[in-house]
Amino acid sequence: MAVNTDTKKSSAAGADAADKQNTTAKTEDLEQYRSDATGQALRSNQGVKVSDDKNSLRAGARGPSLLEDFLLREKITHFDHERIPERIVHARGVAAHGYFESYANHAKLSKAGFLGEKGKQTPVFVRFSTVQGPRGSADTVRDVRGFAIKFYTDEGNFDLVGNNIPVFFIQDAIKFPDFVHAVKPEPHNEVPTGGSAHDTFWDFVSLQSEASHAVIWAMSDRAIPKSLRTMQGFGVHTFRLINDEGVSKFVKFIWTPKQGVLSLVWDEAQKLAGKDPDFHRRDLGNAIEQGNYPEWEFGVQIIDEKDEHSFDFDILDPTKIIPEELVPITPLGKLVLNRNPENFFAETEQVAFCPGHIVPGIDFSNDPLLQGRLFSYTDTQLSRLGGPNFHEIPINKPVCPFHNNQRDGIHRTTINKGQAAYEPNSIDGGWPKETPPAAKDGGFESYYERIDAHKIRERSDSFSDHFSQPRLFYNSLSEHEQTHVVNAYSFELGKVQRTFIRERVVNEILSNIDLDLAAKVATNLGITPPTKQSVAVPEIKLKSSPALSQQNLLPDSAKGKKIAILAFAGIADEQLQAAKAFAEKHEITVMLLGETSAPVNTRKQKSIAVDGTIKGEPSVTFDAVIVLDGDDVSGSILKNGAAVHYLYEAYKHLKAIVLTGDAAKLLDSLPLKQDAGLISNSSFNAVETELLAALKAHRVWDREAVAESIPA
Ligand code: HDD
Repeated sequence: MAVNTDTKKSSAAGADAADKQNTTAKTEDLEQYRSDATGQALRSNQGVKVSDDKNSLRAGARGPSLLEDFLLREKITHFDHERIPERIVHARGVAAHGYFESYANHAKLSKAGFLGEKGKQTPVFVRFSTVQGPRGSADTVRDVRGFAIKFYTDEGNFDLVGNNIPVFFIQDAIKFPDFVHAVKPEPHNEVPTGGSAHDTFWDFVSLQSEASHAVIWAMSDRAIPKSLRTMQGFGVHTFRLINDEGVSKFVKFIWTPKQGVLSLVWDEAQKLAGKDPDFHRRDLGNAIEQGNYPEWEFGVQIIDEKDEHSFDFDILDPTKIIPEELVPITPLGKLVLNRNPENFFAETEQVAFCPGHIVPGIDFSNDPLLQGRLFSYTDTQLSRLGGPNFHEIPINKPVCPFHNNQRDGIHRTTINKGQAAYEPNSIDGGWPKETPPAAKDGGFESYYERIDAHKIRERSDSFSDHFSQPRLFYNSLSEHEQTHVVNAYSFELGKVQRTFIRERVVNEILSNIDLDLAAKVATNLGITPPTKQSVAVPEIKLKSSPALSQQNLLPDSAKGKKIAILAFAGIADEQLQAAKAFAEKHEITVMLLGETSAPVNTRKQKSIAVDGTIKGEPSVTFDAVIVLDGDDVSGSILKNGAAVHYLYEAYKHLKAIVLTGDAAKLLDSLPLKQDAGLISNSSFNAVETELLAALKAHRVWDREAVAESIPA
């Protein structure tokens, strides 16, 4: 996928055409609502052709505007009402169309039709989001990411509204408004935007120790994903799958990306928030446009009903994972995103998810967080989308027919025929009629669960251990991942103004997770390190879960990576060709960056166009940087502060750097040390194997300590 400006244009046009061909039953359904103004007259909303859209009607060319100007009034009125309330959480998001494909007939597990046939494809619309920030906030903040999927199944819509971390901050929905008020920008000054490094967040989570597990995930690299394509997705709660014999199994839903689970480094994430606040949405859109369709494997962890109580945690507690070492993931199918939305507002903004949207073969568990969510989502759409008919908005409509006796309401578009809007009726022949439950195509039937209990406002004792799983998480991380967790707590708490909150986090939360972690953070904050836990933490059997470390979730290819080649006059023609061929072969995007946008003359005096400039395409948006042999290229770089900074920054962010021929001389004058990722040789061909390995490894972690001294 090597691109220069010209091929980029033509490949984008080609990809656009391919994009359009990626149709599903849902994208075809949306076609009837799409509006194309090409070749059309400009008209008012009432269909009147407009002769002048530049001037309002006035009393004389220099006189006041006239109230009778219906064209002016219509245009301004519509404009005045263009905005709708943003989502209270997950306001910043981006979405794509695609499909889910079942690997097999999973009827033994669930009677859900979309899982019932090998190769069966079901249209999906997937929205990714950050949680804390408003619609216009930056993509790369430290935050949990939403991962919400709408399956348009033949039996109705199924919404799996998950996150990229497998646990949540609270155990009971009644605490959700408190949690959100604590993490959102503070009420007196609406600061900070997009992050959790502030007093109210840490005040709440240090008083509410059930948050400890989700918080340590949020302080890990998972909360600064490299791309939305490189995150896992989790349904978080335990759900039920039910087969046609009525047998139910508990399940956890997990999405694992083919692209690997990759993150940014913290300094890079912060810089990206300024240099390219749209980094994640741009990346997703571009990947799809270029035909590099992101893919996830969809799997479930299955627990028999009889094993519900066989773990040292409660499977109804949303602050707990079920370690893969205890219950492995059974793959059920794959998710492919292959088409960008046509219009952001109509599709991405107006899509309305609700965990209560399920289909026959799926059911809820009694997780008290899930139970509360079932109410909240539809309720919020009433104010966000303005009334009870939001299911009629094209992106929200099922692809199967739907008829019932619900009527009217604001913005109703369905024109219901007939006189009888009630059930039972004899006037309209009794239609629409109920469908009894059945193995296939049946009516929905809730799982036949026996409940025999007192009505009580109490939390189960089985939810009371808040520390053994955060400890398991910390123990499962590689050394560099642990260091990042220490650094993240230290950074965030360093922003907390009240010392007693910092101390409470260290002494009453971190000490119970891991004393070494607590001591390191305490030292960074200038607090006396705690020497003992503040509560007794139960010993759990599993001490480490390798499946939790991103180090074990790397991709097996370099497909989709992005490389910058810094181009100066006199660049060696053969080496440039070799680098482009390498990129093409491994499906890597390469951009040639000049000092200016002007073409560059090669050593053989060929004038080549550049794809961008060193200042316009910052190193933080690339996975690797290459400086190829050229006539005194090392001298050109040393004279250009932006180019030197480019290399420093890529080095500091632990990226692969290739210096060939004359460029290798830079190692004599710059404080950069050769390592597994800083590769130099006489020719590009000689570095290919090492470069490929470095790209697959994602970062040169061994460089981290050395890179600390680099001023970038
Ligand atoms: Fe939520 C949006 C995920 C708990 C109430 N949530 C929302 C979105 C995601 C999640 C991905 C964005 C959907 C979209 O793209 O439109 N939420 C979760 C997860 C949770 C969770 C994984 C715990 C496991 N949420 C949760 C609770 C409540 C809510 C406990 C309330 C009791 N969530 C909402 C909401 C939102 C929402 C206020 C805002 C906009 C919307 O629903 O449509 O109703």
